Amino acid sequence: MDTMIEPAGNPTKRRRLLRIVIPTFPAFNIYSWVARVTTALGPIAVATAVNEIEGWDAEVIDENNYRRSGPQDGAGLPDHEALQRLRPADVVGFYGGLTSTIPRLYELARFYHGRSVPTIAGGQHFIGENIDEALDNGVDIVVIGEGEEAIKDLLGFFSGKRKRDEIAGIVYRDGQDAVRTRERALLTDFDHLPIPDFSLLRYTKIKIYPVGRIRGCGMDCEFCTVKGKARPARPERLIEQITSLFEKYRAKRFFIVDDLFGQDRLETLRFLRLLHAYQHEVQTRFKVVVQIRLDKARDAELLQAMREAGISNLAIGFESPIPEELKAMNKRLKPEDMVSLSRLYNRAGFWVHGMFIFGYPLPAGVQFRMSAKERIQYFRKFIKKAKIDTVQVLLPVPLPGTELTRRLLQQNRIFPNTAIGWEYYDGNFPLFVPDDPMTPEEMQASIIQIMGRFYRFRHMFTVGLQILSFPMLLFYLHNLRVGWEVWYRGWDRNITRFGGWIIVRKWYAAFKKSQFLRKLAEAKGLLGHSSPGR
Ligand code: B12
Repeated sequence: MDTMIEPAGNPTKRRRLLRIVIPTFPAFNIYSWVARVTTALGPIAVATAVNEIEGWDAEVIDENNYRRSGPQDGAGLPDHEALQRLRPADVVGFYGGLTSTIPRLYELARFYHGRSVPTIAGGQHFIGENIDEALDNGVDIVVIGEGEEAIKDLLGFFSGKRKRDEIAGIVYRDGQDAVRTRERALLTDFDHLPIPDFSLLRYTKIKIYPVGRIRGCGMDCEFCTVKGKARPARPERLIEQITSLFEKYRAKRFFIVDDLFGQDRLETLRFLRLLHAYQHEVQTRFKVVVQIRLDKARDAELLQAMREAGISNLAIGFESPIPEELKAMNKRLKPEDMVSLSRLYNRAGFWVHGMFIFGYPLPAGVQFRMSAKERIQYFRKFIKKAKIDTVQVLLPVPLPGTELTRRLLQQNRIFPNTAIGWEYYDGNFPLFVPDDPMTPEEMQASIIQIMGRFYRFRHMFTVGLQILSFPMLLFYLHNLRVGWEVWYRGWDRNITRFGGWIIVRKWYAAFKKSQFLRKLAEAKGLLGHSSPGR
């Protein structure tokens, strides 16, 4: 047995501490702003479960949302040496839900492991050979799947009360061998889980609280890691999360992280009515963001209930305006239907954030060729027609464990990790040889062009014009609320697009200084591909 994770005695009988760290994003990207005002729900849920274990406390450090009040190192990141001095952790856990943050996770795991603090990691990244990689990089125990129950068993092991090999759903090293224990069943009864406790976060300021009700997603998209039948909690559990946050922190902005809002339709409607009634009762108005599918736009009853409950912003995976690509992704929609559905949301007064993937690789044998230039035109026209308020156009990411990754690996198209590491798996970098006739460089330039055009500096001037148009509200004297909503939406869109311009520019400046293009050249050489794939 590895001596590092031998359960230690506790002679002083002091309470022990589990620290869970959410590792920082490797570089500034379009998500950096939002990550600074929110946090990851999974680690909070796991830390909250620790509240129920006798003798243990828990805290969460979110490196993406870490304020000046906390000790910092030279790079402005949390100073873990100082954190250990101030409040020594007995076990450190890591959130490995985003592959791009894995190099930082390993850096920290090695740091704590080197100081004889046992380390655990969980999250979507850990699948297949990535588990061995984690065990080679300072992680003592990898938790597969959901962590709320596993953490209780593991802390039982660290207290000397449980045997490690009897704990389901973990992998650890015994000598040279990796031991994988029996599989842990997926959670289905969410009533016995405590409400996530955000007070466990340290040195953090949250403006948008993540909450959730349904785990899993039955859509089976080829590129996505969230799979399996939807497993819902009762609507009351989500209401409890939202209302307790409002009552404790006056929280009014929420992100429902469920992959597909509106699954479990009748219970979703019940949730919306409960949420509406609560806001009416306490005389407040929430602003809620959800991820939803386009085809739900046909459900007029759902849309009305959503509006009444304060659901104002929708994140929608349009993915692509190109039919062949939609088919390859297992999306069951046609571009022309997508435009009309998107307009339905727009007409119902929702703010639509469109999420797109540029240059999705098609399966071998499909006869389709389109240049980057033509694709850009397709995207631009579609975004305009569909009346989308804000967009993100990213490159396909061959995420660990997905069908897409298996397919590209079989074709030997994914750039070797030795040249292009996990830190680039955030959707902003080309990670594989694209379909003929595109080059990786063109793919990347294309997303910058589409977003650069969408988010333009001129929106700042439009903001000025918008202020001048404020008296237009006079035309709406008969219904000031509608007038205000129309005016405000235009104002908000211009401000956001101007903000988007700053973000895209900042990202591009950072990119130009980075070593990526050199690494890309090296990766192409290693793969032995000089020309495009398929
Ligand atoms: C919210 C969210 C975000 C937020 C993140 C906010 C933040 N600060 O972290 C934002 C919008 C910024 C974001 C961005 C991106 N995201 Co995102 N996002 C999600 C989403 C929708 C919800 C996450 C969540 O809360 N889940 C619910 C909780 C309860 O589950 P969980 O996180 O898995 O946690 C459980 C277990 O994993 C485990 N666990 C987790 N941590 C730990 C730690 C320990 C110690 C233990 C024991 C257990 C454990 O226990 C938890 C409770 O059961 C997921 C999809 C999903 N449904 O999970 C995608 C997802 C996490 N995102 C994903 C991706 C790919 C991205 C992007 C690259 C964009 C893109 N191309 O799709 C960017 C990346 C940004 C970057 N810099 O790299 C992938 C990640 C896969 C991967 N291997 O990287 C997911 C899984 C979706 C997918 N397409 O497959 N995302």
